[in-house]
Amino acid sequence: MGRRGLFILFEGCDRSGKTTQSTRLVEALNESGVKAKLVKFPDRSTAIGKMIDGYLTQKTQLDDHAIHLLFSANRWEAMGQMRADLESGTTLVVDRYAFSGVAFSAAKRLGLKWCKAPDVGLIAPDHVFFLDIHPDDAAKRPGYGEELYEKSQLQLEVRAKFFTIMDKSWTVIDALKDVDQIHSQIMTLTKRDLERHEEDPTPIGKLWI
Ligand code: Z5A
Repeated sequence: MGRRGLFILFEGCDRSGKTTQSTRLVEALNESGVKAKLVKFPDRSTAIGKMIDGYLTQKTQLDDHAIHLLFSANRWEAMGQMRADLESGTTLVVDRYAFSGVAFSAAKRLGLKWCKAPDVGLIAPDHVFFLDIHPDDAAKRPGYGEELYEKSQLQLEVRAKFFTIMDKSWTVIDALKDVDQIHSQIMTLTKRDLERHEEDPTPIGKLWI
């Protein structure tokens, strides 16, 4: 059997460039012969995702605990396909994941331990790129302020929470740099990850176990 794919994750505050960079990375990997696929959370196309979308676009209201559990359920419903893709050798580039779930809910004052619990056992990322931007700079980018969480004070608290939950598998990237410069930094690190995985493959990990 061939090597499994890698799980590369992008996290960061709003407008930090996650979608821009994850899309660029998938394109570049596929062009260089590495089979790669983009996955985005929340996945607003499912029944659960539609409930999340209604909440974020402020059409519906939900208790903070309930929305947290919906974000987690939205990841769990994707696990079968993600595992199948990784096992078949496809590298997954993921735009937001459980760390966003914890950072946003903890910033809303839910306990860290409670926030992590529903995501324990999800597939763990191999490398996390944290696109770091101050909310004042993010607010200058197009589209800021359209959804529920896009408020500077909350984003500041979310950023602080991200820094408390990151570990050595994370790389903090200065998201104020030029798009091409960031892409080339990420591509270099991803190629290094792929080479290491080729020489010394590791099994798919489980989150927070
Ligand atoms: N959320 C949660 O609470 N719990 C969870 O478990 C999960 C999520 C998974 C929606 O997420 C909300 O859900 C989010 C967290 C919460 N709330 N907030 N905030 P989402 O991922 O669907 O939406 P988003 O966070 O708002 O992402 P975004 O708007 O897609 O932003 P982005 O992907 O980080 O940025 P972008 O689209 O790539 O770029 C934004 C703009 O900046 C765009 O015009 C780009 O052209 C520009 N850009 C990008 N990079 C640069 C650089 N380097 N320089 C200059 N301009 C740039």
